[in-house]
Amino acid sequence: MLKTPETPLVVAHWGSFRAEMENGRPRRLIPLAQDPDPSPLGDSMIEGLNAPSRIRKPAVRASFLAAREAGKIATQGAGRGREPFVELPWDEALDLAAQEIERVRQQHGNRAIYGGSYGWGSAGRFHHAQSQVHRFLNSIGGYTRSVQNYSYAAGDTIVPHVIGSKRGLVSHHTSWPRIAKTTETLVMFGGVPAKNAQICSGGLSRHILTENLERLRARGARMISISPIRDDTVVEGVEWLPLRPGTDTALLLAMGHVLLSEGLADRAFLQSHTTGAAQLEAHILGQDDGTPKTPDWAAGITGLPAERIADLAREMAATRSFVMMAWSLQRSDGGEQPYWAAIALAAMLGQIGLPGGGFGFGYASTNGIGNLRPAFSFPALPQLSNPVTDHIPVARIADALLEPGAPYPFNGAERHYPDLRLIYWAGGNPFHHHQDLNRLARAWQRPEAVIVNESWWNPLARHADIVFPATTALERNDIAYSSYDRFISPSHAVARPHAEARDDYAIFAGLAERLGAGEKFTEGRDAEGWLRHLYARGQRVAEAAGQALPEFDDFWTGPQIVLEPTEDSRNGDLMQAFRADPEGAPLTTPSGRIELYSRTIAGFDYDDCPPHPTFLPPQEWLGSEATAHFPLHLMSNQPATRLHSQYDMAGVSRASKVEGREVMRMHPDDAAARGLKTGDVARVFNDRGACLAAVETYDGLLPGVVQLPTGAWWDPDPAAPSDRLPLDRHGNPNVLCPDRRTSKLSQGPSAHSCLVEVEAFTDPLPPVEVFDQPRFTGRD
Ligand SMILES: Nc1nc2c(c(=O)[nH]1)N[C@H]1C(S)=C(S)[C@@H](COP(=O)(O)OP(=O)(O)OC[C@H]3O[C@@H](n4cnc5c(=O)[nH]c(N)nc54)[C@H](O)[C@@H]3O)O[C@H]1N2
Ligand SMILES: Nc1nc2c(c(=O)[nH]1)N[C@H]1C(S)=C(S)[C@@H](COP(=O)(O)OP(=O)(O)OC[C@H]3O[C@@H](n4cnc5c(=O)[nH]c(N)nc54)[C@H](O)[C@@H]3O)O[C@H]1N2
Ligand SMILES: [Mo]
Repeated sequence: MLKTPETPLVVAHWGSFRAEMENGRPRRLIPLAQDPDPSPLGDSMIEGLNAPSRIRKPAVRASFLAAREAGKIATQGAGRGREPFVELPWDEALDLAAQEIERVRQQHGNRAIYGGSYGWGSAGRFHHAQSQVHRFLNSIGGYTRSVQNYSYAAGDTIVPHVIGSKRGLVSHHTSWPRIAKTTETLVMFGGVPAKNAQICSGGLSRHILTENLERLRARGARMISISPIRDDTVVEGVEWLPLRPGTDTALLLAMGHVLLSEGLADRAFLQSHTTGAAQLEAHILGQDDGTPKTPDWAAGITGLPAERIADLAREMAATRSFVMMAWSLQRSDGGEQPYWAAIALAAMLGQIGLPGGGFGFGYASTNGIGNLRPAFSFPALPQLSNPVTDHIPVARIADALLEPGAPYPFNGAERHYPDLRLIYWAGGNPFHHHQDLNRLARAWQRPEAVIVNESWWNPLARHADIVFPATTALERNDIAYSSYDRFISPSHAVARPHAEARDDYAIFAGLAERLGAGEKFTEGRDAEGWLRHLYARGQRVAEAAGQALPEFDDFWTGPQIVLEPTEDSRNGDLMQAFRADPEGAPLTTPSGRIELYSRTIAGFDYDDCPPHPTFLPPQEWLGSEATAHFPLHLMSNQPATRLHSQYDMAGVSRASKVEGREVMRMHPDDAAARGLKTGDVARVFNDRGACLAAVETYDGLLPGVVQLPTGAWWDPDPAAPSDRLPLDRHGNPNVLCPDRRTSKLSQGPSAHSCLVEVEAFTDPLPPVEVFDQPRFTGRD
């Protein structure tokens, strides 16, 4: 048995903590002293342990259980999310789930099992729910998986077409310290929200954003934040340019127009390092469509003054400048375009590959982007191989469920949706992350079975047929490491599992055993055996990279290990080698160069993704006709008070609610025009749905923009008649956001292209019930 030391360590996606213990229970999570800018989210984890919404025992939806016990397999999915549950002993629940999986495998093949199970789960190399569920499903013959993510799907698809890899999107960025030392003009599209840099996938040891912004400021660098929200960037001296959401491509093209027409573009660089500059120039000058993309043209679209647009281009050309863009910009209609246009502007400026020049994406989207990197990758739980090759773009889950067999275009391919009969989800929450939740709830009725591992009765658990209670990160031992930071740490169990909760590993081992794959799944190891095994493998890769790690038992009781950064991550600039020698170190694009025009994409002939960067008016934006009914642009950006929907039921997030509702910020003029003030509860609505939210006025919003962060647990009013869209009583923006692809190229989500209207809510306030236990019943 692994012992927990007296001052245990806990690592989460929001930081590293020392647990202060009292009578064998954690009292506080204290950030490690090495972190100059810790996140307050730690303590929510303790309150979450025994939150009223914690799942106590395995549970099965009542009519699902009755049907299976009567030998019926009719779908009856309509009851999902509405019906009471029956609690079952573990063995019975595991038997039932195993039988269901076996039945679907036999009748429809493993392809009918959807194990895409997208989501963040918790930090830790072993108890990583995604790896666990994938390994389990692979051990029994595979599953239909998902590709891409909700974070940067459009970027993920377009960036490799333009530069041949994902460098500068998810890895190999010019580092923050390097930018802080060398950049003179930093232009931040979407700002650099400190709220988002609280987080890093896999865990983190130090928060680095604030110290680097402070260094830039102290050096006198110019910093410009281009965003509809002022406090996306909070550093003294930053200039805020509030632009209409979804219009950055127009701004970028107009800046290109200034560079090209005023002789400021680096034509030598365009000549030697890019292809397609002539086609892009023809478009920018309006030779193809009769509309020159001038600052005046962009001013009418973005709402920014033409003179400021022109000057910004000139300032960038005159100094060492960096184009920084948040991941958020591509989570919108035509989200590929601003990314392509940003690379194009950087190419015209000709500073790509120079110290502190060029471009990069997602710098504050997580703490890991622009962080110095470790020299090796610590092993994670192997997922085994998946014999099923089918997949869906992750954000097309509702389409796939609603239209099995339907064709869809995807990055040049013509594909068909699989016929999904069983969904297994562990470590993600589609009723948080997907857009148009009312549509998802309809689609969710289609499969024959939905099995979920969760720790709390959140909306996903409520929409399952079989629910297994999972332990939380505080209840199990793990090893933490992230390729975006430089540490290896034990994460100790500091509490006993709540009620009957079990580790995902134990749940899957129990299922694998019943399905004849026990040995394949466990390889004969228990959880401790796996930790020791992964660590031993980690020691070997570390040694190969020239770093000695202590023996496991010393590691387990010792301090967090801090790793040396690589020389390349310390002193490298994105595309340095390519800049120095475009022939000798070409990119992996078809031309070997930066593609400002892509023949590949031209060949796809997509109306919603032209072959060069183009401003495509979003389907919903402040310039569209729909503003006649829905005049406000909804920013459903990431929440400051939690990670997505995690720990919404506790601590910092719970304390931030007003009248129990999520808080939505509005410009004071927009609020006043609707008779609203701070503290009022309002109804936010469009054709897709409606939710309640508490109003807070804020003059740092572009008028016409409202901000309701994601993550409030969806709480549809059960009293709503079935032919009407239910009111979400809590404030989840995804009842409003469109479930629409960015384009045929990427099929990414477009959450940020969303118009709404807001009105005072004058009825008596309905209770928020999603933090309570669901209804239970006995067996029939
Ligand atoms: N409107 C709008 N929607 C968005 C976005 C947006 O900007 N606007 N952003 C999108 C983005 S970028 C993302 S990444 C997604 C995020 O969406 P998700 O990653 O799905 O959201 P989370 O709330 O992090 O979900 C993690 C779930 O895993 C559970 N969990 C944690 N640890 C464990 C574990 O060990 N075992 C098990 N079984 N479960 C565990 C948690 O309780 C939680 O329910 O949301 C997307 N949705
Ligand atoms: N606290 C916290 N941090 C998180 C997360 C969380 O849930 N909570 N989630 C993590 C995850 S999974 C991800 S992927 C990242 C996401 O990181 P991002 O995608 O960067 O996050 P967002 O908060 O959606 O957007 C950042 C800002 O972009 C601005 N913006 C939106 N649309 C536009 C536009 O069209 N033009 C311009 N110029 N600006 C625009 C908004 O003002 C918004 O505040 O965050 C990570 N960090
Ligand atoms: Mo994300």
